[in-house]
Amino acid sequence: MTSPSVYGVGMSTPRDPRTPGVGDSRPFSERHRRPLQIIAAVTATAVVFTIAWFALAPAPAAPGPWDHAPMAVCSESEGTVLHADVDGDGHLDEVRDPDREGVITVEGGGDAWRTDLHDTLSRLVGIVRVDDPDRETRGTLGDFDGDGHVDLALFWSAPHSGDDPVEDMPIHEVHFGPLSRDLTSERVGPLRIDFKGFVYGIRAGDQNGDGRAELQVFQTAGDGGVDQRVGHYDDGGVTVDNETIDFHDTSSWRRTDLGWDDIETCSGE
Ligand SMILES: [Ca+2]
Ligand SMILES: [Ca+2]
Repeated sequence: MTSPSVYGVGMSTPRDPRTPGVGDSRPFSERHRRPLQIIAAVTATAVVFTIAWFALAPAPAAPGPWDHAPMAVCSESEGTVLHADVDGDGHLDEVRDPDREGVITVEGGGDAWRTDLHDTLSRLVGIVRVDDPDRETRGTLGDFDGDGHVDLALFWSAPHSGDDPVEDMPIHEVHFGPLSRDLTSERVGPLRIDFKGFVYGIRAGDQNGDGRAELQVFQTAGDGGVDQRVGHYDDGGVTVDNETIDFHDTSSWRRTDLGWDDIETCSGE
């Protein structure tokens, strides 16, 4: 049997003393405290979401690319400088990779503009994640598909402190030129690589002279070792061979020859 209401039939429900009503004698500030708390909470939440959105949102698109016909590319300074019209504006730009490891900067040759891989990655992953101290960026320019415009090969991967490599590589892709002035492109292809261990360095060069750049990838083998693999243009992207062409330690890989040196030397060098 159901228990009768404790208030009984015909009895009015006692008014909740917290509910304001006619004749509520509490002070104004007390009667409106709860709505004000709700407004404050909603405002705080909106501010947090707005800050998070700006922090996680990719950087706005950089200018370019333009559609000038491809221009001749040349290298100098023992493969540390490449001259190429990166953004397709008809002016040769200067690309520098002083340590030949795939940490490049670009100085525009027409309008004054400058960019580096930090700009590239912030466009792709947002300004919070780009400064992730656990991962490092490597990128280099070469004409992988042979259309005359230089393309960007890009890795974002995590080093390991112990002997055993970790496989942590959220970004491995190719942006096909002409490129925007943050080195990104709407035309993106996969950079196919089976092993997702840390990439110490990358270089591009046309070693076999077939008009398409090959990608040299220096990747951790664990235990202080560095495997050298080669990537080739394939089916809208670049595919890195599983087989290694050479084996180095963490300092000797830098002394290998392959890279921009395989591209025609600029006249006057
Ligand atoms: Ca240019
Ligand atoms: Ca190209």
